Parts: sequence; structure tokens; C-alpha cells
Amino acid sequence: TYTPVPEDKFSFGLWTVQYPGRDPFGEPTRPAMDPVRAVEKLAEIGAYGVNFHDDDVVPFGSSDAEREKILDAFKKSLTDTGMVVTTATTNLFGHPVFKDGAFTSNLRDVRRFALKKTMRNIDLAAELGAKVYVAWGGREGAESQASKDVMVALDRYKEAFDVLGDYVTEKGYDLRFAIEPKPNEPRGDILLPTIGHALAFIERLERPELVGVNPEIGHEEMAGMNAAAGYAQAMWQGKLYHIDLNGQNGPKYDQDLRFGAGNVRGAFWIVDTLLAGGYDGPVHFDFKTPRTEDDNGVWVSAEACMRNYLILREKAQAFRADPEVQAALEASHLPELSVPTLAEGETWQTLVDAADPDVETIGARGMAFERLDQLALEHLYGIR
Ligand code: 3MF
Ligand code: MG
Ligand code: MG
Ligand code: MG
Repeated sequence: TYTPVPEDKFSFGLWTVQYPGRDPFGEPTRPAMDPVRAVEKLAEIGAYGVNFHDDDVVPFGSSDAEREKILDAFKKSLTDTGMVVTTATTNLFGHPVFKDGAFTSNLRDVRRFALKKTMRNIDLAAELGAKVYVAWGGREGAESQASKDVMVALDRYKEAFDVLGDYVTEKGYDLRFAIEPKPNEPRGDILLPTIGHALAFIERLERPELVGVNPEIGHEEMAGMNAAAGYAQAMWQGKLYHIDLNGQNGPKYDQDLRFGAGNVRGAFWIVDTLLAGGYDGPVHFDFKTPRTEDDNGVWVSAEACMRNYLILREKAQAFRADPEVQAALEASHLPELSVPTLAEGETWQTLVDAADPDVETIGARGMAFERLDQLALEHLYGIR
């Protein structure tokens, strides 16, 4: 049991298993991993799809001939394994040219180059059948306030998504964008730091229907946010185009633990929220195996992401199916929240004219949320 099947739609960023363990304080502890090996091993452990940055597959600066050769081998590995390319993205943060950002760099040449680099990889993404193009604003931000005019930078950010929207539309690609918010790291502050900032920004674009969000659990927790609540709002707005699942222990550096590690309770509610909202996109993992591990540890960690999702899915389903939970939901008046505040035909005038409820009695009555939450914890702790 807890064995992934294709219907689970588990996918991984190539960069997750390729991460060699380099951090700001130390050299890599694992050798570089060829993308072909990453695809083959991911297929072997039961993943359904992959997602990649252009540079994960074709090193930055490769000649056209090198690029073609590498891509041939990569495409062959996809065909041989039956792995789906669910998503693709652009590395707009690695090369020093992007040290002040890409779409919002103060340097116009950099912004133009960033768009060109993105469009080139969009062509590949479309060719390989990806349906979502992720955009994490890696270095779109600043360390100091005067160095970035945020309002003007947002103009340039909007301009970039408007150009990319024109591009996919005019090329006839069946591709939507998903903005990935993050509060900080590698910049001191990053533009579009949370799900809410991104959702508000999207509404200012020329083609808002083409753009949604790709929230990462760890990024939201770095900002002290409740990731499950953010996922729920994104679904409510029809904008949860993709997800980055991983683990994080509260506001600190971007830990990228395997999914299910870190804030376990938060992970349970993420799965419950995705099931309740009917999310049917790829169940995608963006984690990093700690640099203490060798190659074997990488695959232990990758497999555990899927296993933990399946375990938590079973627990969330059992929680919802438990008659005691259903009674507790009832006792906590959850069904009543679904009833519109005004009845059919009522207006504000009805409320103005209405008699006040018995506020003392209502105020004295408990909501029974502790019982409900304890039931959830007991399902999670595995005693129910
Ligand atoms: C960084 C990230 C990124 C994005 C990726 C997809 C390297 O914290 O989460 O992973 O997920 O760039 O756009
Ligand atoms: Mg991340
Ligand atoms: Mg992260
Ligand atoms: Mg991510």
C-alpha cells in the first residue's frame, strides 16, 4: 500500500533530485545528476511527471548544437519512461546577469533577455505538452528600499506577463502561467511575497485568465501564513493552477524538506483542503534532500514525499468519513456557514427592520471547536 499510481499525478521538479547539496556555507556533497537519470529514477519510484527549468536540462550558455543533442536524449528518456511533462519554468536567478532580478531588473537589457529566455523555453514546454508554465520571481526584489522603486517595478512585472500572454496566445499554445510567491531568499525581500499579493497583482494584467498561482507550502510558512488557507482562497478564486508541496518548520530559511516533514499538521490540512476543493492538477513536490544524504538518501526522500501524501490522504478521508467528526462538524455549526446570510428576497432593509437575536445567550454558548480539532489530531496521531 501507499504505492503511487499514475492517477495520483505525482510530479517532481528535476532540480529537486538534482540538488547536489550546495548551500551558502558549503560545497556540494553529492555529484551532479544528469537529467536523463533523474527522469529514469523518478519513473522507477512511481512518479507520473516532471517539471524543469530550462537550465536543469540544458546548461546555461550551451551552443545550439549542444542544446539539440541534450534535448534529444531528454526527449528519448521521456518516451522510454512514459513520464509526462506537466510543467516547465525558467531559471531567471542563477546567472550573475540576473543578480538584480529578471523581469524587474533595473537594467532594461536584462529584462529583454529574461523575456527572450522565457519565450524560448515556453516553445519547448509547449512542444513537450506542458499545460502550466511556472514563474517564481527568484531575484525580483531588493535588499534595500531605495534600490527598487516597487511601484515602477510592478509596472515592469505586469508588462512582462502581458508580453508572455501575447506570446502564448499568438503562438496558439495551450499554456497558462502560475506565479509562485515567496517572501524572501535569495533577495532580502521579493516582489509578490504571498499568495494574496500574487492574486491581487494578477487582476491588473491584460489577460488575467491566463495567470494563476503556484503556491509553495514552505514559502507561505516562511511568511507566517497558513498555507492551507491560502490554497483554499486560490481555489475559491479559480486560480490554483499548480502546487509546490514540501515541508517547513515555521518562519526561517527556505528548508524545502520532503513533503510531510516539518509542519505535519499543516500538511494534513493541505491535503484535506486540496481534496475538499477538488484540485485535479499535478501533485507536485518541490523539496531538497538535506546535504547530509548520499544518492540513496535522495531517493528515500523523493519516495517519502509521495508516500506521505498517500498516508495523509487516507487520514484526511478517514477524518471526513468518521461519524463522530460529522457530528462534531454539526455541533460546530459548519453546515450553517453554507447558508447565505440573507434569505432569498431579503435586502439590507430586512436586517435593519429585524429584531436583534438574543446576544447574551449566543455569546455564552461554546462553539465546540476544541472537540472537533482534537478529533482531527487523533486521526493524524493514528489512534482512530
Ligand atoms: C525556490 C523555488 C523554486 C521554484 C521554481 C519553479 C527552485 O524557492 O521554490 O525552485 O519552485 O523555480 O519556478
Ligand atoms: Mg522554494
Ligand atoms: Mg522552498
Ligand atoms: Mg517552489
